[in-house]
Amino acid sequence: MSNPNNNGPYNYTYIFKYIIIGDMGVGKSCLLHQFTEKKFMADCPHTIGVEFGTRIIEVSGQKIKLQIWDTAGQERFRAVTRSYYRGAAGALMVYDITRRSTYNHLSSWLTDARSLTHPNTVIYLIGNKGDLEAQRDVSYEEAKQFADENGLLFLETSAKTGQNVEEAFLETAKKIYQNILDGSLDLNAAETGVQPKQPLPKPAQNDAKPSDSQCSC
Ligand SMILES: Nc1nc2c(ncn2[C@@H]2O[C@H](COP(=O)(O)OP(=O)(O)O)[C@@H](O)[C@H]2O)c(=O)[nH]1
Ligand SMILES: [Mg+2]
Repeated sequence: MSNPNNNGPYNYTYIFKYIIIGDMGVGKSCLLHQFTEKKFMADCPHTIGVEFGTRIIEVSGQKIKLQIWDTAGQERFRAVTRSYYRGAAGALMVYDITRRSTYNHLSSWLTDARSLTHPNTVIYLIGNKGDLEAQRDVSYEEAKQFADENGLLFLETSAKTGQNVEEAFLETAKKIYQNILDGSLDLNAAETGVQPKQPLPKPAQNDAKPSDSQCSC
């Protein structure tokens, strides 16, 4: 009762680490911003290094802190480092429904994600910019088939209108939580991306900085 950790923002059971991957310009930073701030950042400047945002959510009555890492810049060179992928419980793999090239690169993003994360990492495919229907270059059905063939969850979102943004982040957490409950995610294994409640770890890299209160683009 007197433990301050039982109250307010500290009252959560787990921390889940997420990463957001995908080509530059698909809307990764805007998705993160929409999820953490519930706002669309139309003119978000590009950022340097890796940043993260956090939000506490509830899954089956359990409060879970999501710690969401956003690449900035490196994706242009396909050189997102191993340390970025390490310990990710969830990976949001984003393409832009109006730019087919960003969809064509998915298999290589998926190869990286599969080879550099824990086997139980939940990978969620996100077709972003769903509000730009007139400029659509990749059909829902085609992407859904790719997702099904590769065992991925899939949604189309809009970081601009907020459509399906909550759902994508929350469904990823539900799936991770399900994996904990059914024992397929062993919390004693290394680098699962799930931690029991403890203070937020410091960023592992020199160029990483927290961005809770700032634009994280
Ligand atoms: N219309 C529309 N534009 C978006 C959406 N998400 C991002 N954008 C725009 O796409 C550009 C790239 O977004 P950004 O989040 O920086 O992409 P990132 O490089 O993947 O982080 C910016 O100009 C955003 O305003 C969306 O859902 N709809
Ligand atoms: Mg960005």
